[in-house]
Amino acid sequence: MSRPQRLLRLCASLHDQNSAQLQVKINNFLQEESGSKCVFLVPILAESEEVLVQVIMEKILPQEMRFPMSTSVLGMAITSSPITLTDLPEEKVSELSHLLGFDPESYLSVCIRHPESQSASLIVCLVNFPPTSQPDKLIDIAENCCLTLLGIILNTMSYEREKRLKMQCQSLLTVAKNLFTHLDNINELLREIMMEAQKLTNAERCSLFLLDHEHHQLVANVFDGYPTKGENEPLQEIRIAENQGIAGHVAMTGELLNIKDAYSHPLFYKGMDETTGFVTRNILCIPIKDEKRVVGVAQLCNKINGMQFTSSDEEIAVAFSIFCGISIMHSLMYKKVQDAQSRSKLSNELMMYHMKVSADELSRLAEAMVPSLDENFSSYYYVPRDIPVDNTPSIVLAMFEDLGLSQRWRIGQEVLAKFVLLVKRGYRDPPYHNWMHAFTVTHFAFLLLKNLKVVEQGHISELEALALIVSCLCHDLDHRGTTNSFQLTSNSVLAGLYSSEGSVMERHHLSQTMCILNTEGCNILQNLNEKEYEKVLELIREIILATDLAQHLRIVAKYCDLVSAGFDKTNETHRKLLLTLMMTCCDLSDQTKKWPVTKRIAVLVYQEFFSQGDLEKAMGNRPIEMMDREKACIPTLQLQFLDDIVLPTYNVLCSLFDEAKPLLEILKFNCACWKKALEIYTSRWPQGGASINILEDESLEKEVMDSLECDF
Ligand code: 7OP
Ligand code: ZN
Repeated sequence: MSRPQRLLRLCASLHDQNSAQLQVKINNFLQEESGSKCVFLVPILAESEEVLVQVIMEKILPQEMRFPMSTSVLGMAITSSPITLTDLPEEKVSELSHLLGFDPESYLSVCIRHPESQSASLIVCLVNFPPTSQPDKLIDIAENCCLTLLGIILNTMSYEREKRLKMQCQSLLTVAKNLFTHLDNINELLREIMMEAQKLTNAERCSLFLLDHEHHQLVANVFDGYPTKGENEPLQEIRIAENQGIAGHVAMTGELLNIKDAYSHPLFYKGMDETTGFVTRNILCIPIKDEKRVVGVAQLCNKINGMQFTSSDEEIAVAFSIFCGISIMHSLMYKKVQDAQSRSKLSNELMMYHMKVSADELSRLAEAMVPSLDENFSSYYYVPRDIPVDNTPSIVLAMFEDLGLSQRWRIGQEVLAKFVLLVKRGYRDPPYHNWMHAFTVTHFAFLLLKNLKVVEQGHISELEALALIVSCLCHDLDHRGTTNSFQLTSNSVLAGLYSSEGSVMERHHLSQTMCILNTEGCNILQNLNEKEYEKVLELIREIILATDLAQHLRIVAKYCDLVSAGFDKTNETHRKLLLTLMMTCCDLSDQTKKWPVTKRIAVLVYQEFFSQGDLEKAMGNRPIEMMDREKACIPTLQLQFLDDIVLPTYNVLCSLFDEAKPLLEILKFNCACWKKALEIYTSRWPQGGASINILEDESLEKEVMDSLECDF
């Protein structure tokens, strides 16, 4: 059989998908052809400028060896091929002997170049061939055979590499999944990181340090994947200076260290091995970074089944450390958020504690007889603002009683008393949005329930009536006398919490409502069954959020549809619309009181508006005209407010309920009063100014009243 035939037969046998086994077959072939005692192939890794030895003759090395292309004895063939023993200086000969494990008698090394790119791809080494063999023949065998086989060798190697990369990718994805499921517990996360790192690189041991930037220390809480202490004991930390030893060096430089022989490394600290009895052979130490700096160091010790950590270990460790950096950062952030939440809960508890109503005040309200209500109390003309503020809590109790809410929903007097007092306390004292506002709004809901008989006629359910009353009491809790848009422009804490959802203040009022209901002994809804409870909270939420007038303007169109379609008692949407309509009417109900009262309340509203305007000016912003005490013309603004918002709202109510008609009469009368006031005002002060004063000007008041006939 000729050599080409033998070569062809070899090619047919090279179906291995494993480059080491492939090399064994080729080495055997070359041995036969050249008569050499020892043959080995050295693939050239251009990217890392290394040469690779995996197999010598028939022996597959337990750990592949890499040598630098430029300085090693094997690499010499790349620059001048062929190389023989006589070309080698003495130290290169001993390097070769060391590699082979014996002193070579003859040596020939030939470089094979890629036929197209001409890049050096493979070195063929023949050792100890017969002294009689002709060098040219040997070179010819090596070159021709290996050039034929080059494609197969390179493809097999790249197939192996792809397979390895695919496995690495898969295991990294698994790691990523595991890491992101442990964000809530940093120690669990670190343990997971170390176990995975150990698995990925086949290391005997792994330790992990986090950098404490403040103290310039490296901190380890966990060793070998186990917490350093038992379950419930506080974790024992191990701290070392941030620049100490191998880990310290990596932390400082941010660069990976792959130490093949720990004991010969100047940074290695033998003390630890001496105390633990563990023998460190080699170390792979990798930095873990977030986007800016090193946050930790992972240290892997002793490659299992191998001499040292390979460059593919390094590669995978780097990729892995990126995941670690991200998840450690997320975990720390998560912890911070949780801490902030706990602090906020704590301060809320503290606040609730100090908001606690005095035992004295509570027992007086809880144990006293609930007063009976005035006979005028249910009249539209009643002015709840005239009730002394100290009497208001017991009047609220009386309203619950009168409406049958206490009985229907089994609300005990003690719980109700505590709830009402806490709600009252929950209001601040701005001129308008204070407890008296909440109280009068609630009173108007009482008026509507009584006079429109909406529950009796089935327009709304008893549960919905309860939701309305509770919402009225709570709808402006903790109002600060400033608007939603002020929260946004002043970048308030509330805006930070709620600006993305809109209706910033209303969301806060709702949140305060929930806080009070969740306070020990205050839950007036506690005796509702689960379904009712859920339902009533949903209703309260909708009603309170609907008190944002910006929302109201959006809903007005739907109210008109409601009127034209006719109210359908069985329609859930209709009933909800009616509830929010009633709520808005309650909120604006000051406008339906007789002229002197409505004027008195306008003073409060504008005091509040102008204070905000002053604040805005102090902040360097320009307030809207309505909030600017220099620019606002109150009669004009009130007429606009009545025309644009109040009258349309009450018009809808009156279209649905004839019994509400008297309200419209008062509103129209008040409009006339404001028109008259505006006339007199502009004739007396043509240049404008004095916005609040005119509401308190008695002569102007007399002139208004004299010019209009008032029936009420
Ligand atoms: N009377 C009032 C309010 C003037 C009972 C509020 C507004 C919107 C458009 C004016 C306007 C004001 C608003 C209630 C009552 C209370 C209405 C929400 C306001 N007379 N305002 N006013 N309102 O935003 F043209 F500030 F809470
Ligand atoms: Zn309100």
